[in-house]
Formats: sequence, structure tokens, C-alpha cells
Amino acid sequence: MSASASSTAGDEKQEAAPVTHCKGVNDLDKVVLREVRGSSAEVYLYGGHVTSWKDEHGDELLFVSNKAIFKSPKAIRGGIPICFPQFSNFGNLEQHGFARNRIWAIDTDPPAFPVPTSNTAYVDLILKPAEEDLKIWPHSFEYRLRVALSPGGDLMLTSRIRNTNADGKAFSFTFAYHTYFKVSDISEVRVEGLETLDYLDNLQDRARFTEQGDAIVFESELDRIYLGTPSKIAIIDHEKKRTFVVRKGGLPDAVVWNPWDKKAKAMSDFGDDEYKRMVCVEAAAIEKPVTLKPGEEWTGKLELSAVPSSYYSGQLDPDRVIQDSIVPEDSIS
Ligand code: TA6
Repeated sequence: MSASASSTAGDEKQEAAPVTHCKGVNDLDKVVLREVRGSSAEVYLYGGHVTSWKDEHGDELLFVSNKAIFKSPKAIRGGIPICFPQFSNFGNLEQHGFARNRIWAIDTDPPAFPVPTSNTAYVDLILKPAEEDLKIWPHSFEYRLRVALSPGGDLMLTSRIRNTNADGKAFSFTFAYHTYFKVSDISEVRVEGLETLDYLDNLQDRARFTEQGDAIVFESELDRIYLGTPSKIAIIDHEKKRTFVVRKGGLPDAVVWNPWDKKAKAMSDFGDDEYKRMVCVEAAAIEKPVTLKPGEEWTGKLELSAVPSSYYSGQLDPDRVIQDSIVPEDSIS
């Protein structure tokens, strides 16, 4: 019985299992998380990459390109790539750093979490630099990533990055959760929470501008780094009557990106029309790189909720209790 057949057969029996280890595309190892009310998520060890998040009805909430390549060294086009230790070309490493095209391991002995959880649908992954990484970025680190589904189906990613240099050297990095949200039609989407903020425009040599007082709407290619944003941002999909609420901690900036038609055609692992069905809103630390001395640890947290838009008019579904501030101001311990 082949891997996929076995995992499918296993799935029915293990449907309720909160955590299942199985094979995905190209036999890559993946972990499937399931929550009792029916929501689910999938994480590939390749890149520590979340590639699926579904609500209790089985509706997919993240965009993954039909042309995505699941093979090193290419990063998977869609889901939640992790940009570390460098965002974009803010440094001399490859675009968006190397964490997104390395094989991560299951973390069998993670340090205790600050907030104990009764939740069982989670997995802990770990990345440490290989020899080849130390040649291009000469720093020892331990990157622990927890991916969890809350009882209400929210998706939570917690990154804990520790400087384990033995030579007393500090290191600095930039970071992003490069989330691709699935939307019904980009021209029906508004992003709220970034009004009047300053941003760096990647389409104009990162010149600095100030955003208008209205929500962001999409009529052409957009690629901006918003600086010092609130910890809560909303992505409203009018046609789908759905709002994604992005909460972030330890990540002061936010990137908003849609490649539109020309850039879409130029990307080999992206369909020409797919720009209509995705928007990237990325919780990030870019303007002020994070600096860690040996022994110090940084925490960067992302919490995603999908709620019926009628709920999101400045208030959320009263039944869903979500912490407002998810990581103490100083995200370095
Ligand atoms: O986050 C936006 C961005 O930096 C864009 O400039 C665009 O390049 C995008 O990331 C995708 O980058 P990738 O390396 O995945 O093709």
C-alpha cells in the first residue's frame, strides 16, 4: 500500500486524531492538525511551512498556487512561508533567507510554553543551522516553531528564536510570516488597520510615504512595508462575507503584497490569473532588525481568525475569547 494510500486509509480511522504525521506532495513529510469542531491545518517539515488551514466546514482559507513547487531549493508558493533570517533582500543572503527551503525536524523536547494550553492540536518544529548555513550566516541559533489550532479553529504560530553562539557574538535578523490569504476576488478586498501609517514602497525603491485615511483596496500591483502597525489588522472579503483577523506580537511591521497581472505572468510557480484569488498580509519585523545576544530569545507570534464579516465591525464574535495582546511588549527574554 503506497504512502498516500496508507495515509488516506489511516486518515478515516485517525480522523479525530489531533495530530497525524504522514506524507504529502513528493513524499515530503507533513503533519496534519485537526480540531474537534472540524477545522484543520497542514504543516510541511520542508520550510516549517503551513500549506493549509481549513475552517469547520472544510473551507480552505490559505492560498497555495496550483503551480507551487514542492521541491528544494524552491520555496512553496503559498500558505505561510517563513522569512528568516532575512526579509526580502534586506541583506546579502538569498531572497527571504534560508529557513523556508530547509528541512525542519519535529521538536521532541520543547521548553515549556509561557501559557500552558489544554489544546492538543499542535506540533512543535525546530530548525538549527547546518554546516552550509553557517558558511553563509555564521551564527548558531535554535528556531522553535509551534503551530497550533485553537478550539475555535484559529491558527496560531509561535516562533522562539534563541542565540546559541558560543563565541559571545550577538546577531541581528529581519523576519516575516509571509501569509497568503485565499480571497474570492482581490477587487472585493479591503485591508483595515493600516490607515495613515508610513510605509516603504517596494515599487518605488522603498521610498517612504504615508497611507491615506481609508482602508487599502487593490487596483494594481502593490508591494508595501507598513511601519509600526497596530497588533490587529483585518482583511475583509466582501464577496465571501468573511473577515480574516490578523493578530501579531513581537512583529511591529506588516507587508501587504499582490503581484497583479504582469508579475504573476513572470513567476513560473504562479498561475497568470491567480493574483485575483490571493493577498499577502505579512506580520513582520523589518525596519528595526531584531538583535539577540548569546542566550537571549525572541518570540514572534501570529494568530489568525476567520470570522463572518458581519461580526467584524470593530468588534469580534463575543463567543470567541481571544487575547488582545498576545506577546508582552518586550518580545526578547
Ligand atoms: O513580501 C512581498 C515580497 O517581498 C515581494 O516583493 C515579492 O517578491 C514577494 O515577496 C515574493 O517573493 P518570493 O521570493 O517568494 O518570490
